[in-house]
Amino acid sequence: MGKTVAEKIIEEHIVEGIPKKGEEIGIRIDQTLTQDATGTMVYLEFEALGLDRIKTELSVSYVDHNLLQTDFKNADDHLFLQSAAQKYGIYFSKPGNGICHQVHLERFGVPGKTLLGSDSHTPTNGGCAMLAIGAGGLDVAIALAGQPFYLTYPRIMGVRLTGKLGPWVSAKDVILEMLRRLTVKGGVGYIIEYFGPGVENLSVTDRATIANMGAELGATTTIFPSDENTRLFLVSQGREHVWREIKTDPDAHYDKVIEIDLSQLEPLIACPSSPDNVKKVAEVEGIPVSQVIVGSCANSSYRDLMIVAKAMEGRRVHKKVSFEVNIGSGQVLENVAASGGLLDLIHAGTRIHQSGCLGCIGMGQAPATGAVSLRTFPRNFPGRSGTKNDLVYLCSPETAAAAAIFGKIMDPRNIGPYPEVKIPEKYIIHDTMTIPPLKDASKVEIIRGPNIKPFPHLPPLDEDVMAEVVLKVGDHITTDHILPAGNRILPLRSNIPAISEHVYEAIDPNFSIKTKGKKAVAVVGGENYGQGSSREHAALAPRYLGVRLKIAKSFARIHKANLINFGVIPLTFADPQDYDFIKEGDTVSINGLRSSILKGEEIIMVKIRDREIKTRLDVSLRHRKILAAGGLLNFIKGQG
Ligand code: MIC
Ligand code: SF4
Repeated sequence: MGKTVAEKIIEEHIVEGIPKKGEEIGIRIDQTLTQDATGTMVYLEFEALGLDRIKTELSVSYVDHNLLQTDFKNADDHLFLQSAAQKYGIYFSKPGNGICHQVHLERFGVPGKTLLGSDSHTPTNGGCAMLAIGAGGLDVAIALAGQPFYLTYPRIMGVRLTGKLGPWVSAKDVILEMLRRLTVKGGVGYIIEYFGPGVENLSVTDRATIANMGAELGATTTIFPSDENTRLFLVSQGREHVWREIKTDPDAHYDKVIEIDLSQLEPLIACPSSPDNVKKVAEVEGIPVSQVIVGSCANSSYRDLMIVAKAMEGRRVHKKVSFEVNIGSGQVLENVAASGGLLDLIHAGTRIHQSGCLGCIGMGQAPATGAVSLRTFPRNFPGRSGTKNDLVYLCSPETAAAAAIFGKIMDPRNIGPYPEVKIPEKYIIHDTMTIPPLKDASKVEIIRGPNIKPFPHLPPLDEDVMAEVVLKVGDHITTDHILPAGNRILPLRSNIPAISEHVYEAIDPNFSIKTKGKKAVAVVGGENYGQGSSREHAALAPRYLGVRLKIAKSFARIHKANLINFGVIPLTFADPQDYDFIKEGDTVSINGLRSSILKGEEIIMVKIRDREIKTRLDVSLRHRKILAAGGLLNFIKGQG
């Protein structure tokens, strides 16, 4: 039988297990990427593995999240990352060079290769036919050491595209349509692969926008074929030599198929405060807008910026709107400047910011109280912008431009004729802020300012566990709830004792205080627990506070993997109604937990008050050994 693009790449990279859906497999990782907010921990973990050089084909360390330098902390981290990159043989992308996914696509993406990134939007590079997967930092550290990445072989969802997008409708509307149909958990357990005649009407950067927000569907990754458009994109980046064709076979089988006719799509918008709260722009027209931001790893291509620049040409930003542009990479900034787009934006009254994540992760750009903010970003989880009860909408660059002009939400088709953006055959290449690895790093010293604290010791799992339920939460809890980001907390990412004080702060400001003096703590959750970011800190910092058990209705993929990596047992309710039985303050106890885990028992009985409830531990044999050891680092080092 024929194969899909994803199956072809997996089968070229499989080093352990059998290529069968639902089985655990180990794949070889060709490339890795890290960003600064997760990267400091990755390189501390790599250091703990005791290697002096990376074993991947290519690895890049980006600085794009923690750009505000309000004190020494972020600057300390930048120096640590730069020196660690030089020491271990890694490319270093300097602060201001751009967002990891965007820069990687431009300068390093290679069709058919595997990419593991310590950021949930790593699948962006699926736009150029990479098998690009977001993971926790420790998994990336292990990949840097040349070890395989383990995952359950996902099912493959084929999305058959036909037709061509109409004027003022763009790639963001395609992924918003997917979110409208499937919701934030509709992609869990799947690789999403786009195919069909409509694919050739999308450029690589359009595909990257769609692949990027596959993360919001909960998918393992998203992938497009490598075709003539991929070749042209690589030519424009001066990297044609890395192109090869990878197409799905005509008789390939998808586990599920969805059809989208691109010509039928309309401008869409995700309303507060979830990426799947999608409506037609026309349905919410007229809502006054205070802030509009174009940028992020979802919408930072040359096309995205130029369409906005052309829409603004000869116009003024509405007087009640702060219109802001965070151009996603130095290369796009330079090219938009060279073709005059930057001048149109400046002239219209745009606030131009440096290239990076910025407001997308609450590093500045927080909206005013009660103010509506339209953003071309991938996520609008509650409070993520830095403002409590925020009203953040997610939309395309076209819809953003319309709001900037009219001062209210408006279907962009009201702007006028759709401008044409000519994509350069060759971009001006901007590699000046990327530092290649050194051949001889023997003299490099890693710079460790006072913000860099060592990786904490985590003891192995005891035979019996008795834990107090300190917190019970509902469905769709995000990692932004578990461990917020933003300019106050992000600088503590390389200091676990300090960051742990902020665990669950947004839900219960006393959570960390309540854990004090307790040997073990449990947290109870609903469906899709831990969706969103890949930040392993959302597992490691609670573990540091004593969280040993999480019992939920279901878990999001990356968070579950992170829990296992740090020895937190992810149990699911066998009967979801038992969720109602557990209360905060209950003590849950499991006798013989360690033995049950090691024996491979899937059903774990948990004692609560006078009852025993049935839970499931759905993990591989390898995971079980990691859990018993108290975490992956202990397991690798043969401890516990
Ligand atoms: C995000 O978009 O939530 C982040 C910030 O990029 C995270 C990574 C992090 O928390 O450091 C992600 O997507 O993984
Ligand atoms: Fe950065 Fe936002 Fe993309 Fe995360 S989603 S990598 S914070 S731009």
